[in-house]
Amino acid sequence: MALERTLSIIKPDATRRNITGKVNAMLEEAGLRIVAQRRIWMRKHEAEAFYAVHKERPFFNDLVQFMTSGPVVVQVLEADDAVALNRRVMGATNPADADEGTIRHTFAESIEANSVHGSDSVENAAIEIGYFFSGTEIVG
Ligand code: IDP
Ligand code: MG
Repeated sequence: MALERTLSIIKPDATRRNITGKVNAMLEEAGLRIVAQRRIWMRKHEAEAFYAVHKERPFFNDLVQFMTSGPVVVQVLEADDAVALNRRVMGATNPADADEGTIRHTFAESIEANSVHGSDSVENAAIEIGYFFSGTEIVG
């Protein structure tokens, strides 16, 4: 196991319900360390670029609209095996399929408004972290 970093986003459905602290508590209890964090309101072109891999998917426009519908909290999480660990803590994309005790099972409203984003590979984590943070903003 290697010390890794992954990008996490607390999505607008969670900021709207004022549960960013509850989400952070679940991340921290799982052993993920928040080594950078910033609250932002993404512009349309920023969300489109972030989700560019999904641009051919039928839900792309709705997803961009949702992700720009309110503030989000972008964060860098650090732990051994952080990418896979965060995916386990998040739970399945569709909260109906998410295991009990996961963030999405606990908090998600729908398959779209599912409270958190997490990088899906170490390679994508590096790209996604670089999209939002410079090296000096990450304090391990
Ligand atoms: P992930 O967030 O679990 O990695 P992805 O397949 O990468 O899931 O999808 C990115 C985001 O797009 C999801 O978190 C969710 O917000 C949204 N999404 C995924 N599938 C659907 C869908 O079938 N309908 C509506 N939104 C979806
Ligand atoms: Mg994904």
